Amino acid sequence: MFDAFTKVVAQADARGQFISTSEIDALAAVVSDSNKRLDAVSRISSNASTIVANAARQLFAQQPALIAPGGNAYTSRRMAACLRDMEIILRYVTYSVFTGDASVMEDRCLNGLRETYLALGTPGASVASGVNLMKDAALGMVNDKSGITSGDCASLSSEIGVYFDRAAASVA
Ligand code: PEB
Repeated sequence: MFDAFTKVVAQADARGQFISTSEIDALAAVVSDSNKRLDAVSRISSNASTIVANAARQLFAQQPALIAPGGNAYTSRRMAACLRDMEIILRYVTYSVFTGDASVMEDRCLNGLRETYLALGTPGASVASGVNLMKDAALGMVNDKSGITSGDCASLSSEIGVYFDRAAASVA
């Protein structure tokens, strides 16, 4: 498991080189934007159940076959598994935002997930749609200007978007 800093160290060590100026500049930006990062993690984490519930509701409205008899989220057992999976993925996205690195999500959540869904007969593309709906909701919350010092969150937002995209791409 890496964070933005240990990732740079691992890469520099693999090259047998000192940390470069451009790597230091990039990490300096991570430090100077750290309050934004923590606010983003805090907003997503404290609204996680809303994000999951709304995304699931939208997903089932778009793909009603999932909750019809025979569907992959039909029966409360499968519905519960589906909501749980979405929550797990969102939780790992928040870990990635927090550390500034996707490796914790890749290693502990996404690794083998496509194969798991294939074996279960769970449609990965539908899971990916659910992840994209969570992405929209989470970014809406991160970029909500109310009750927070105004600032430029473009780079952080695009980084957060990439973590959701990775999760979606790994199961689609
Ligand atoms: C991954 N999901 C399911 C299972 C596992 C995971 C291992 C099988 C065991 C179980 O049922 O609990 N577990 C999950 C995960 C990690 C993990 C991400 C990461 C660390 O440990 N059904 C749908 C939707 C989708 C869905 C498209 C968006 O119709 C999910 C939600 N996952 C779903 C369903 C099951 C499942 C299991 C329905 C149950 C499948 C079944 O038993 O038929």
